[in-house]
Amino acid sequence: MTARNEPVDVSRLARDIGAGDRTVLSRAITLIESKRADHRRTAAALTQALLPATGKAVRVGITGVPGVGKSMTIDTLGTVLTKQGRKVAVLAVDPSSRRTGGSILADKTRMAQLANDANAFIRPSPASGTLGGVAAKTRETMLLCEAAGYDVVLVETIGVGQSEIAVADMTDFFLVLVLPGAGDELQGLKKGVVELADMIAVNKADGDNIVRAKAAAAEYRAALHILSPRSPNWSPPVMTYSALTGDGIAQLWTHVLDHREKLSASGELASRRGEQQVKWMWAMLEERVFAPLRSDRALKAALPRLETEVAAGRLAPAAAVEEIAGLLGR
Ligand SMILES: Nc1nc2c(ncn2[C@@H]2O[C@H](COP(=O)(O)OP(=O)(O)O)[C@@H](O)[C@H]2O)c(=O)[nH]1
Ligand SMILES: [Mg+2]
Repeated sequence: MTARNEPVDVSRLARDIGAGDRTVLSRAITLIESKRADHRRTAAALTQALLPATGKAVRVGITGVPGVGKSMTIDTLGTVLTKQGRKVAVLAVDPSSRRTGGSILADKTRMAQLANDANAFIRPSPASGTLGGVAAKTRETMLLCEAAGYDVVLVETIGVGQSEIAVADMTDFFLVLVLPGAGDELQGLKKGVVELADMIAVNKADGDNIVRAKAAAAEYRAALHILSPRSPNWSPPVMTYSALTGDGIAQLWTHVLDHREKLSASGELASRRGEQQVKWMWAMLEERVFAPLRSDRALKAALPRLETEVAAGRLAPAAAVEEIAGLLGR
């Protein structure tokens, strides 16, 4: 991977990643994120070579509105875990185009402890693109981190949008963080996201907020009762904690481990992961098949007109598809 066109020795790369070399890990992730066809083939060979070394981590997805405290929670929780001897990888999914070098830096400063922790590895979201593309790269990165010996992977959703579902689809435990002061917040949470939650945790339960946090927890508990649970083996708990003081962080992790134990015992964890793998395959295939469509010049030029015509009812959707297929020569 040194010279631009030098072929990559995949088995050597796999071995160096397995040995826990962080520089090699970073470079391998860059390879995974590359759009070059030869890099993509190497990346596929690499993930295949590493497959037996993957899958052992506790994978936790963390979501919630901007400002709820996702990054601080990761910093506090991650530090507790590295102190226990765990190796923690922190990844993010951010399909928005607003993201700049500045916000990546901001993320690292929000995780001040972990950023300087030898047993933690923080990798910002891959550069913006389609959600499918960004999520695919993050999943591959997760596998690389697992092969490098990280036994906890925390994935933060950054953008507001559909990234929650993508993150729930790549993790074992989906943690939804909310703010004290229910009512309004309850309205703001998308029902689909609550349905995916393996736990709802009310953050910032510190100082004057403790009472309001407890009230919020009670409301969420009531709300969860009327939803059908995601798993027959788990009822999502609702708890309060503070990422700032660390109160409740240990309890939070106990729930994650408890969930893991119950779902492992019932076989649900294995089947959930199996289903996820097949979903990844299809998502990557879709990405691959659609990429040339998106970059086709003739098609790009014709699409606005076709969409307008279809929307106005002047062109039948089927006729538009025929024209598009003709443009693409298939
Ligand atoms: N009081 C209090 N403030 C917190 C807590 N967790 C995060 N914050 C603050 O909330 C703001 C947003 O936190 P951040 O982790 O960046 O949120 P994110 O956007 O969800 O990643 C920051 O100013 C934090 O200092 C907490 O437990 N208690
Ligand atoms: Mg953040």
